[in-house]
Amino acid sequence: MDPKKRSSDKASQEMIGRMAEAGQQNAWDRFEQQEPQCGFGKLGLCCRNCSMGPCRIDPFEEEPQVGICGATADTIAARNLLRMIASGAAAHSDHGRDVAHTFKMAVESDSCDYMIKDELKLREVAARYDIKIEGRETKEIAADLSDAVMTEFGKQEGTLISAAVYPPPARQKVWKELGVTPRSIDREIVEIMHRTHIGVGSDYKNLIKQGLRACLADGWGGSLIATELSDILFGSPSPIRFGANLGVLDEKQVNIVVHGHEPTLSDIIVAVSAEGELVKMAKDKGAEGINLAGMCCTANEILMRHGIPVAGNFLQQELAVMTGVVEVMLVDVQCIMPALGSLSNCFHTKLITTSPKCKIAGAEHIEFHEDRAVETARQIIKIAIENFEKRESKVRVPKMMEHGIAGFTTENIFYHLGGQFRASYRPLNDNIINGRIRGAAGVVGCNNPKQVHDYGHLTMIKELIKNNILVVSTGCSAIAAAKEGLMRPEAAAKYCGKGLHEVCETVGIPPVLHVGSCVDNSRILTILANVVAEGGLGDDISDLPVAGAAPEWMSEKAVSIGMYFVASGVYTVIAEPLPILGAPNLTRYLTDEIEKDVGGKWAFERDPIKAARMMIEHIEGKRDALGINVEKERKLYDMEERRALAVE
Ligand code: SF4
Ligand code: MSK
Repeated sequence: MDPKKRSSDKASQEMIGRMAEAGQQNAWDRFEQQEPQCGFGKLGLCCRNCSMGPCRIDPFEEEPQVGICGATADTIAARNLLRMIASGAAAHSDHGRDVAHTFKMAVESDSCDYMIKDELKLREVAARYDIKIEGRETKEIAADLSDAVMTEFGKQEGTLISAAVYPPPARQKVWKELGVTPRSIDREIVEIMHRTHIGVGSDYKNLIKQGLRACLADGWGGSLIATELSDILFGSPSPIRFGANLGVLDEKQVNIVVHGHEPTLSDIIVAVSAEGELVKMAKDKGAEGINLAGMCCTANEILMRHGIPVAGNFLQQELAVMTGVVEVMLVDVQCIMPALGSLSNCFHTKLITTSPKCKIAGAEHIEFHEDRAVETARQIIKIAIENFEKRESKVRVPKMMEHGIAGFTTENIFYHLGGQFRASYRPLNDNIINGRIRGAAGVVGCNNPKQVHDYGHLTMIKELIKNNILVVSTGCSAIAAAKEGLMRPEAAAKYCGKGLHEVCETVGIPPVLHVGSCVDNSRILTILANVVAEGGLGDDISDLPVAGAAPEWMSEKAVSIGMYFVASGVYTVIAEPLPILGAPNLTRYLTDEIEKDVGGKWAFERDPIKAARMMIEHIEGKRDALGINVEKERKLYDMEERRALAVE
């Protein structure tokens, strides 16, 4: 297979070719071996929720049309979709819980390896949770916030505090009327598992309601908690330069790639890898130093805060090992291919798992405990240094890398869009209202060997910015954009339409703003809430000229993310359809009728240009509805009117 048909990224093409020469398998090869994939699975028509089954529904409307218990295609597909949401929401929220535990430890201990780095944000977040701030010590406030946040995961009464203080009031009203306001994070996930058990709910709309509630508990709950507490604990990001692609790996240095999602260990590794004693150890072994690089969302966490370079996104994890220069691939949780176990055994690379939740055959397990964070980090770095001399002489690192600016957040975005004297979202809203920026799009999510690697992200993003749509990005999509140079401020001149180019050039931002990891999609939610609060663009998120997309999604987390954007009022386009197409009523509901209930809806489109045009059409429709697409008549001012303008 021609590597160009697998990836649009040149560094990846080079390594895919090298894997083929060496007879090593990768995700693309295994995808081909899986074809043709099961049609029942694709359409959502297979159920194995009890041992009377597995049952499957005939998609051509022949017999059987119901499972043994009588479940229809709509019921089966809705239940399957809900279980995907439960898994995705659980992954994000359990990540949030782990950060909350580290935060609690930092608050309670005077001698632990973590401390509060952003006191201002601590106070802002605590105030949202109605915690008294004035006249209190940082530790006291933090202790109260820790308790409040922990309670959100398992409380039995009431609803989530964060879902009542972050979203616009009009949005909260929509949820209340529909009965989907999230109660507690764990409860909504557990209730999905209950409702999808044999013989509980079969009404697909009622099932989807619980899916909405669980994903809202993810986006406005677990993920938001992960983001807020990570900022407080590890420091809020600010714009920072970074390098991206396999070329960040350095043949002359000890290379450690951190991969997965959580910042707790990787943040400590960043600090410890700069220790003089360890650097000297590396030099004694013949290396020039210690080079830390990231992969997937662990990369996003440490590049947002420290500018640590990123070696690649999801489909590049095997390619990084294939370079032969990775001494240690250090993984935590999520998006880590089991295939890394056997692949790393063909090289000197040590694959090290660190979470009790994630052990992989073929990997060494060094369990990470927050109370021994620095000690564990030193142990792992020493393993990497020792491993340097075991490297084989035949290594190949593609030379390709790009630079970009990351580190945009809900809190700092307005400074960059408005200049330091305009600390509000007003300039952003004004530029949307005056039409220089037509609207905004969140382009997020994974890679998937069903699409040419990175092609969907890049083609869609370029089409959007060409049409003056500002793009915010997270996860593997953000990494794809960075590798293409779309996160350089200069990209505005090359790729943007006139209006967006003017704005980017005036304030010196790139047209694609990196806002973080997968849990940081919560930043996009809070940015939208801020835009609504600023005024002039409607009362609710569903009024805004915005859209969302995941052009190469693959994980169940992406389903939860997509659903919480839809539930928050955002039109969301994904490439690979949700596995529901065999269920006609459910498909019609999620791609059309649900808009009446929540203001957002799903769309499926594999062609990234067509998908981008669907988003643009939606954005222009919202502009029309807001009445901001009206061409203003040129007005000639007399002197008095000019003076009045100047006073304003
Ligand atoms: Fe079949 Fe119903 Fe059991 Fe599913 S729950 S496997 S449709 S009998
Ligand atoms: S890492 S969830 S492949 S974005 Fe967040 Fe990338 Fe998707 Fe994993």
